[in-house]
Amino acid sequence: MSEKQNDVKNLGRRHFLRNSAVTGVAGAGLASGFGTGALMTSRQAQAAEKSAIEVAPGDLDEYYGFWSGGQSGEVRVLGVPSMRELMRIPVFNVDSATGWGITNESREVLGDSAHFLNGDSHHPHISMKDGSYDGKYLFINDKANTRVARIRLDIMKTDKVITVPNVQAIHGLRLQKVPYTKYVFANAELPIPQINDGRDLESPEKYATMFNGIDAESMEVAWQVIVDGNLDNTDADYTGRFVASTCYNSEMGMTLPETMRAERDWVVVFDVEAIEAAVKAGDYETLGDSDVPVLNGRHGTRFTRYIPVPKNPHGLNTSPDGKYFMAAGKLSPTVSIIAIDKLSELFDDAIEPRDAVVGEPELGLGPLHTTFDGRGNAYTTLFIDSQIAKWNIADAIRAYNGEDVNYLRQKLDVHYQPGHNHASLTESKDADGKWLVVLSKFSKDRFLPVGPLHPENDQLIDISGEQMKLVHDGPTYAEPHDCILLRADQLTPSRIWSRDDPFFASTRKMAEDDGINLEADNKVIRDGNKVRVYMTSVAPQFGMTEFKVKQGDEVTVVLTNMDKVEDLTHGFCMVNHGVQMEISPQQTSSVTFMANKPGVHWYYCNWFCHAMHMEMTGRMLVEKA
Ligand code: RUQ
Ligand code: CUA
Ligand code: CA
Repeated sequence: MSEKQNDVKNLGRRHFLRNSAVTGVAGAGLASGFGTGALMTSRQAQAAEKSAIEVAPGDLDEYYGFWSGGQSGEVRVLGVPSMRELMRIPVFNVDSATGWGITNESREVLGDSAHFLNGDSHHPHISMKDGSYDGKYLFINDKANTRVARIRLDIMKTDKVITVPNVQAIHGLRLQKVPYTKYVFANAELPIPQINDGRDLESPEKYATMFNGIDAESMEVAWQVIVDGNLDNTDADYTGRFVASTCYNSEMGMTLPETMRAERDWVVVFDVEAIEAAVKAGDYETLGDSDVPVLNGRHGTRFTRYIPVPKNPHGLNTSPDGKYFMAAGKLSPTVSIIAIDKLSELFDDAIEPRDAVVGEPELGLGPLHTTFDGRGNAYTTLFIDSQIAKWNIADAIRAYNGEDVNYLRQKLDVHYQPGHNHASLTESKDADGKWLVVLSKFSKDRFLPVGPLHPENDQLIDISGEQMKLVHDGPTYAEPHDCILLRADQLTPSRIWSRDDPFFASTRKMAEDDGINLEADNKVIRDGNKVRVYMTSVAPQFGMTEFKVKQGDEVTVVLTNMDKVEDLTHGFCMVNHGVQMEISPQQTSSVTFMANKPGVHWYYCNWFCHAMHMEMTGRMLVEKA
């Protein structure tokens, strides 16, 4: 490590708070010292780096970042390079603020799994067209309850959640890049008996897991492919034909030592065209009560090839030039470079599986994930070494062919134990090599202590120059696994809701059936002991300040926010009923609860909307049964 990096590291650890007060002044004058060989003090280096990422109050970021929330089950939206958190999008979690998991609209999205209160989201990925992000959807997995969700990026709300049948624990997830995101590719990680109905409990040799293709538009599972071993991470190529997944458990071990027995496991390559052709020809089976086409993709079939790579591989990343799949070795210090243009020969059995490996650079201990700058360099996280290794792909291939070249460009200390890293636009052909986010799993001493549970540390690294520069420490709540960055101009989110948005189409249909005009009516509809209360809201008043029901009624409150003013969100909270939701401008939201306590129950607006926001209240009068 250079003296400068060392200085910056120590400074970051011990003196950051003390020095931040002077950096604003010092930064401007000293930035010119960079690259000229001028001797800088650590304080000056810190100042210059800080000013490079500063996004002044009121200024907007150049990039959107979408972070998985890990065990929190959500997705977070950050501005990059400021690393300011802009929004949280609840997905697999229940969210008190927005009412996600509480409102009827969100429960309809959650469907069969609405009763689950937890999720474990890992891999957020943005839909693509011709190898570029199209800004339409973001997809993310839930390992905890075997689900895949889709977020509409115009409204930044989850609009589909499905549970994948026949498998357990969706982990790796990536999207078809070319010609467009027709499929979401999802790896189920943990093998189970097929069928999992109590048979074969103690016969692990009969367990299997599957690679899943989900139709990105209908969000139905299009097909499943049974594999040997298990499946970890995955990525797709730029032709639309091949997808590759890492398998760390070729041993089919049921315990940790068993999964580490073999020196090599596999990268499993899937031929999507062959899979589609078989499904189209009806050449498949179904399992149990699922009607999803299931194909056999074990060794020796036309759907897969198994490429041996060392050892318990983890990350699988496609280079943005479309040439290589990179599999990070985890228990081996290497990354295996697989040439995508050799894969059709491999499927024709014209070459051996290992012939597709064209490089295997040694980088350091615990390589987990690789990202790219679009200039021929790769950046691999080294979990055990707590470093990022920057290396040159072409030189690594030369070295593998016996040339005496050094492919390593730089190693940078990160803090600490990095999992994923992600460079701006890296999963598309537009990789621009500006910023790299490294998601460090441990923060240890980097922040003020906050009890035994520590934040993660998402660090921002400037990769625009020859040398990587660490420019920001970002504490985050449990536990981002991965993130994705795209340019701000690649997204155009709505500012207010459109009144005919499909997100609340079912509620609108219910209102129509009740003869209600959502935009104007304030009315109570009784239907047996089901009561529907339709209300508008305009700051600072609900359209109805009291309504009467009977003890034992099931009450549905439907609120339409008639304000057209951007950012003027109302809320609805029925006191002592566990009910609360957001209603943003021009949105309709509804919630259903039991009125089982006679008496007066106040409701109030719980989003600050007006000087008279506190007064935005009403009463539910519940008559004794
Ligand atoms: S995995 S730390 Cu869930 Cu993305 Cu690699
Ligand atoms: Cu409406 Cu606060
Ligand atoms: Ca293994």
